[in-house]
Amino acid sequence: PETIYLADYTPFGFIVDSVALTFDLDPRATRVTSRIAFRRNPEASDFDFFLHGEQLKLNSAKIDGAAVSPKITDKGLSCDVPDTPFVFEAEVEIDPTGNTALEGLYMSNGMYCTQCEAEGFRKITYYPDRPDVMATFKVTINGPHPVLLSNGNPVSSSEHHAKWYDPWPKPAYLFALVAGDLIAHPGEFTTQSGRKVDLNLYVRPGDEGKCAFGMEALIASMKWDEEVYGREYDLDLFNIVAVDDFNMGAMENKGLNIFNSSAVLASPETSTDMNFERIEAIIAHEYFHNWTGNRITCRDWFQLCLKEGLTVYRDSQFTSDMRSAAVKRISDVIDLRGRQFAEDQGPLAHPVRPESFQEINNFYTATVYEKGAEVIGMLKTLVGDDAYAKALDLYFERHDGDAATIEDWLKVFEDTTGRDLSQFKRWYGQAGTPRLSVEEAWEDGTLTLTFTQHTPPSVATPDPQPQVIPIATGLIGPNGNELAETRILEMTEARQSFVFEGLGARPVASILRGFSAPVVLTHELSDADRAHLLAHDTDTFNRWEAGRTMARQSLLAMITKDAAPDSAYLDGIHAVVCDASLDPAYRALMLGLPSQSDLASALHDQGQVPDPAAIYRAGEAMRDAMAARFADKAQSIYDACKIDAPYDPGAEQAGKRSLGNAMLSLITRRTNGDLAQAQYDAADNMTQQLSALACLIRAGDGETALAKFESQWRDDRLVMDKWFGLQVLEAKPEEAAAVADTLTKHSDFNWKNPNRFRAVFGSLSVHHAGFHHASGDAYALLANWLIKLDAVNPQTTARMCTAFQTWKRYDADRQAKAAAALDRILATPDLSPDTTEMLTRIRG
Ligand code: B3K
Ligand code: ZN
Repeated sequence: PETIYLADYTPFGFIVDSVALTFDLDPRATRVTSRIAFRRNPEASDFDFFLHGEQLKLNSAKIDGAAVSPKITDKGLSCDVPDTPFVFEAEVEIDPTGNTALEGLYMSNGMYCTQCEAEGFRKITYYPDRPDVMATFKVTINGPHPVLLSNGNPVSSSEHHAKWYDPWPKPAYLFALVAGDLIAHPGEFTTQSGRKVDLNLYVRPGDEGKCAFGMEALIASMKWDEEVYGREYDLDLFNIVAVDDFNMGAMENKGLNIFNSSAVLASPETSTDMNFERIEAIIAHEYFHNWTGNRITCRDWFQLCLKEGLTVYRDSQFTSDMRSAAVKRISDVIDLRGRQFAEDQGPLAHPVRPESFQEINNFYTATVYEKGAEVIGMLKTLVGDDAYAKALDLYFERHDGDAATIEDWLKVFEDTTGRDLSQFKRWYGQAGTPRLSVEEAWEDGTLTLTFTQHTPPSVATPDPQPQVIPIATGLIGPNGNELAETRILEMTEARQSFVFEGLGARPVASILRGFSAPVVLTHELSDADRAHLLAHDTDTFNRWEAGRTMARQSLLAMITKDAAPDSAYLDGIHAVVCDASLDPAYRALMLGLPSQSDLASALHDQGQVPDPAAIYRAGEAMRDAMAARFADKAQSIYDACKIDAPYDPGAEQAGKRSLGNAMLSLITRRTNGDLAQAQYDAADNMTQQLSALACLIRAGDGETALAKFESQWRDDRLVMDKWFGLQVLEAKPEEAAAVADTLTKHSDFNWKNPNRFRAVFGSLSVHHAGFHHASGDAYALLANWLIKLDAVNPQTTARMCTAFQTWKRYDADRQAKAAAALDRILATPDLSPDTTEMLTRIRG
């Protein structure tokens, strides 16, 4: 496969003035007729005419009405063209039914749908399929379907025909088409300037009852983007379509978002609180792309974080406003550490803006998305809220209609604040997570904090330079009082000191408040000082972090020194969790432990070889100790979390359920499954039903409930995904691979459906002790299935390969088994370029 470099960017030789497409739909032979107006690009120097095109059958091509015979390869088409403006026309034939890769135009349950980002449009027709070529699209669809949709506004429609026009120039990756027998759940929004927008959520018959929440979330997002960013919607219509077969969560096609049905369909009976929150966030995310991604798009795919980092940042602000900011921040950091830090620690490490790739679909990563969002959060912390708002206004004003770059993005901040952001830019160009450590010195009322930063070198960044790190710092006095306002220490050197003067008694420093930078912080504190922060820190993030650090230290001591669970930790969280004045959701988060995989990372960082079985045992022992420590209060907290009102997915009820279910799990651990069974039988919503089911399985009592669950939900594919996933997630480590294997033999294991495949194998790969079990069975099983899936769906296969990204952390025996699995996949004839790139990087 060919490697593409950021440094090689050149503009396309032509400008596209307009595109007209006609689709004559047929499941096996859809005809696509295109009429594209080109003229020379004055900014280009190379006028060779090349259009991308893959898996197309060209019936005819014309230039200015005269037939031509272009040169065709498996990558595209080239031919001689005039120096003056000209119209290129082509008729191609494609096979939506045969398209199992779910990229381009494909069929899902009898409906036609598309996925073009990043490079799927070239499987629809010949086109300059690159994001810096923007054009208006006119689309005609002919087909025997009641619903025929494309981007923009409807021009006309009659039975079996529809015409659409999208007045906003867009790159081809934002093109979309949907056709099928679909039901609309309608809604309406009036924009701040008084324009009425029709909204629709299109679903398959039978799913009408799962639309109301998504529609509310869309309306809330439209309102929020007006209020907070001043961004108004720009078409008469906004459509969302739910599709069952989809490689990712959702896609922001202009005016026609397409969603994985798991990311939009919701009802209390079938969706958990977490599902509701995720759906709200994804709807917001895709909607926010209308400005950050669509109106302002990316010059090339290296700039992906320009739209993704910013849009993730915006959706996290939205969730913080809709729910609890403290809870959202903690959840985001848990996720960042679990996925992005792991990526940065292994062979897949890459900068937020990568400098080369083979298959761009492999770079829709936690680094580009989540670290990309963290970088924007740091920028906002450094310049302040007002300057951030001004810079964003300038960004929208200056770059509306552009295909922009990270340089453009940083320039608006430089121009509005006068700052030099050249050092800050390293956050975009360097891979790796900085390690930040701090030493304290105390003398005569002066506290000096000396920080050292160091980023481990990686293949992507062999020689990392110091980065700008905003370190939000507070001081907590001996009585638990806050001594000064939080200060943002702006660290720019490899080693740098900051001084706090005029203090009375020595305070405890609360460092990296709100997780103000995506770094690994080492702050040696006495047990008493750490416990002091857990009891008193006014920063909700750092208060939680104090507990998390105590938990991590205790677990590591249990793993490596056979220590007993730390009673100071148990007492500390007991006090916080029993404090009824705190938000139940926050109390529930306090009960969480670092993941087994995070513990493996921490051990690896210390130069040790993690033993997954020992890590698992320590976690179990810690949970037993927690169950014992909370024996006095668990039942009363559980009872206090009962809700006497109809189900509502909002933060308040969800928080209570999450605390109640954390208690249920501790109670079940010490007693038996009776309380869980009672909750299961009484449940009228999926959160309560599924939590109870998980407790029953852990108590060894799950069989009857699992069978009941299956017969109740057999016909609901999204709920059945949970049924498949939970059994793997809750399996004993030595049984996880066998449980997954058995589930693949179930008649409903439709492995070509990405959601179902991920339900089983995504769960297996996050089951740390199960996936890395000494037998190597899980490695071998996953390898078998990845080989099978690659022939059908390379994108989902390549993504699932990340399960192996940490394989070199483990002992020689496990490494040999993982290497054998990887080599077996790599040796598969005709392995896709997607999977080849991923595995070559992982194998190292
Ligand atoms: N932009 C899409 C992701 C496309 C992934 C292509 N492999 C969804 C999103 O980030 O909003
Ligand atoms: Zn996005």
